[in-house]
Amino acid sequence: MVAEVRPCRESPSSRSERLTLTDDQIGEPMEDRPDFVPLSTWIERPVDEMRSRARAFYENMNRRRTVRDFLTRPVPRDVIEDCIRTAGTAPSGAHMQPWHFVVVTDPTVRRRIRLAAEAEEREFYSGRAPDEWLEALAHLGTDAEKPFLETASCLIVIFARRYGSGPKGERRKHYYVQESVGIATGMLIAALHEAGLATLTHTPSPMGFLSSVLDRPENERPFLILVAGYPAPGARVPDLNRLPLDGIATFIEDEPVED
Ligand code: IYR
Repeated sequence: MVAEVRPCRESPSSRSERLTLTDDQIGEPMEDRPDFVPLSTWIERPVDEMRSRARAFYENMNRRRTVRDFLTRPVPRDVIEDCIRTAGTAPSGAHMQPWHFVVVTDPTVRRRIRLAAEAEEREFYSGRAPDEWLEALAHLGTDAEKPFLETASCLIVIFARRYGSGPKGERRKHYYVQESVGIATGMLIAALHEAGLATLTHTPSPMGFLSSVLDRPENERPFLILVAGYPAPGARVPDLNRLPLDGIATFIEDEPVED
């Protein structure tokens, strides 16, 4: 039997003790110290099974491409929910879980995000970005037009929580916020791909407007917009190569592992 890992307590215990920020502004209070329990979720797998699973997972992930042309077709909300649950299983500094995911399907809000993002991107492409950066991007064919923010039916805007609240509502610093949120975002991308949705990581520069458009609290900073949806028929992607293993990894080995 695989035990389920308990989700965090949903409701705060000491609402009235909050010092400065409300729960909504700051997020859920952290649990008090958890007990230690036996590791019951681990599944021991024969090496052959490990090999075939690792290979199958790689082959599927290697089919992932960043897509820029989407259908307007709505995506099932429960699929997005489960993918976000997966993201929420990511490891995080001191288990602070310093992330928040805002799912936007409302077309009016998507339009506001598009208009604000394009305003920033026009500045970026017409002067703010150094030439070296624009040259590095040129082969991707990107420009200030971001129609996908409106055409794709689902935007997941990821926020990084720089601090949260302790059991008494006191401000609690978060650690390794960027690393933690980056890991959670990678897991979200993998989950969406595994589920059969295409994604695009979009980072308008700067993206402070997302905090006001989405009415997010002061302790959060926008991290990235993840566009999720179905690719438009005929969608094209740049013909990129991925670095081979020996271009991305170095092994400093003991003895080869025997089966
Ligand atoms: N934010 C801009 C520019 C951009 C930057 C990088 I680094 C990319 O990999 C792609 C785009 C834009 O979204 O167009």
